Amino acid sequence: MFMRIDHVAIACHDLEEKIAFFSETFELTVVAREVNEEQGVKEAMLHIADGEGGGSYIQLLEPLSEDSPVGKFLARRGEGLHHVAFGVPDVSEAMAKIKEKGVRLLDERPRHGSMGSEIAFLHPKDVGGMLTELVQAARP
Ligand code: CMX
Ligand code: CO
Repeated sequence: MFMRIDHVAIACHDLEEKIAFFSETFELTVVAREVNEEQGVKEAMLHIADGEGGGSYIQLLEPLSEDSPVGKFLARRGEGLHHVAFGVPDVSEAMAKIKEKGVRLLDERPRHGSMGSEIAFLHPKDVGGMLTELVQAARP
């Protein structure tokens, strides 16, 4: 079902500061910067590699408000790893299969993710304490 790790996402207070740190320290290129109102984030994607069905990235997330998912996470836990996202060939199909196994989906239908992708989240309590995202990358 999973083809690759699409991204690991890091929650931070200051997106520009973290973009500078990650791009300079690890020699990574910023390939996208977006505001996603629905997810309540300002974000950047730093490219690591290309893989089956899409690339792999570090995603840096700054919350748009304190009551957004990332805003609440920062208040509770501080900066750090927020979620891991796996690339799947078809997000709706993956959601249906995973739901059948009894894992709670946080989205009833796919939503818009970074760079034209379709995404859905799984409840962290059902996935070993890890907030998990499914990503169907946009077609090239
Ligand atoms: N990773 C692991 N566990 C997490 C977590 C995270 N990122 N966020 C919350 N939890 C845990 C909490 O610690 C809590 O556990 P305890 O009950 O043991 O304390 C439990 O999950 C419930 O937490 P909560 O504070 O009651 O719930 P929230 O209102 O903060 O919601 C969650 C948590 C995961 C349901 C919510 O953040 C969500 O719907 N996330 C999906 C959307 C999202 O994160 N969007 C931003 C990224 C967008 C993108 O990648 O493009
Ligand atoms: Co993500």
